[in-house]
Amino acid sequence: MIDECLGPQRSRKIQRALRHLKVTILCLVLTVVVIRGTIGAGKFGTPEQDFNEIRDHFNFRRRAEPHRVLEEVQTTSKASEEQAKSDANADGNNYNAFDINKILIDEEDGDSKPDPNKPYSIGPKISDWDEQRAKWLKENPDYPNFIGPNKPRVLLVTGSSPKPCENPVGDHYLLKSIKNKIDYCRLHGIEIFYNMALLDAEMAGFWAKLPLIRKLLLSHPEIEFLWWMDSDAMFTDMAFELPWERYKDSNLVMHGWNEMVYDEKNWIGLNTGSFLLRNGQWALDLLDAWAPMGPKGKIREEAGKVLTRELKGRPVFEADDQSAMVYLLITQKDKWGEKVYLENAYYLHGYWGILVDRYEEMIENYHPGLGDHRWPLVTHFVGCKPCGKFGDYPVERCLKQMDRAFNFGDNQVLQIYGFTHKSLASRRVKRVRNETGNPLEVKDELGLLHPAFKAVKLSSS
Ligand SMILES: [Mn+2]
Repeated sequence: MIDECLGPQRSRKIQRALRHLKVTILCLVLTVVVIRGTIGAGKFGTPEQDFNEIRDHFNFRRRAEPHRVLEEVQTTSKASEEQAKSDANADGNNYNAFDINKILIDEEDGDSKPDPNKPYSIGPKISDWDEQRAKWLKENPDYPNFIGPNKPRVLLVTGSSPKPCENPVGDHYLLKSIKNKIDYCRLHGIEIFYNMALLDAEMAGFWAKLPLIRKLLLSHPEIEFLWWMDSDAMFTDMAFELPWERYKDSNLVMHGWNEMVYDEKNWIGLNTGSFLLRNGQWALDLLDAWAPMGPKGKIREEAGKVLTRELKGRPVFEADDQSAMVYLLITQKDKWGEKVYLENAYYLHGYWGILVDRYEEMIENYHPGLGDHRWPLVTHFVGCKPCGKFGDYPVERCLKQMDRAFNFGDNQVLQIYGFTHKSLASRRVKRVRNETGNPLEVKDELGLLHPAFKAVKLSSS
């Protein structure tokens, strides 16, 4: 075959060259085998591991040389003691090798176990909160509950466990999630509170927000609306301002549908991952009515059975705050229904599964500020548990899509400063505007630099 193509003479030359190459390769292989036998990573090392181990081996010898000389000269026990100490120190500086459980101390609960015969109470009964609050607001005119016409003072509340996540990347995603919320709140003149303390041991897990919300409402009478948001939800529309005037007669705003809640009794007819609660007696009464299924242990487990039996589509598990809210609304509609606004004109909460694959299409066709299916205000990663060990969806899809949601929202922050992510998948950014000598003349496309909804009007007094 080679003969036919090249002629006999050239073919012989090539064959000779190939023989030489074979010998050379054989020598090379032998050399590698010998080197690996002495200092290599052993049988199963990857090339990278081999390289690292070989490098470490040489580094170690260089570093270790003086010590060895020292030991040989004065073979006293003191020298080897020193050596041991310095080894321990070197290892003690290694964050990777440190076991965090060494310093995580959880004191045994000093409080005695709650009396199982006493019904759970979320706090001392208060029945004149509206009067107390009105008096306080009158006496403290520097802390008005409305900071503009139709602009209530809002406190966004979110949080996560006091413990580190159960996997190494979980905390990184919590950090991204809080950065995202800080950005939205700063742009919209909303105050923010991040909770990491379990205020009531009885109400651990998804119920922990109830005692927290109550404490914050009572401590901050100047807050008109408290906005609860889960740590697994992110803002994806930084330009959308809530339609506050729409809620002037409502005390609780959740994403949901009246038919799904009141007619179907569906446990996902509303979502409690992102909701607004107006400060007032009504809110305290609601929390009292909402809390009784929360105490962990027998109460929560038994209540879970009731909820699964009574609500449509609910899997078998202990009572959760969302199901309890649906149950409360269907069993006591007359009492609460009138002041509950189930919003679905925009995504106060948006289920990630139906949104994240459409981000490119949204960028293509629409713009921030719409808040709805065209550009969702919130993307909520229901069922992804980046801070836990197991979630309901594949880890890769969850983390990848959380990055995309973060970048989708972050692009609207970055454009203020003339940058954007290279792609929704990329941490890296690129410039989209040239630097200028007149920075104050630059206006950002979305008007988020000095938005009207953030402007503060000082009274003339
Ligand atoms: Mn959630």
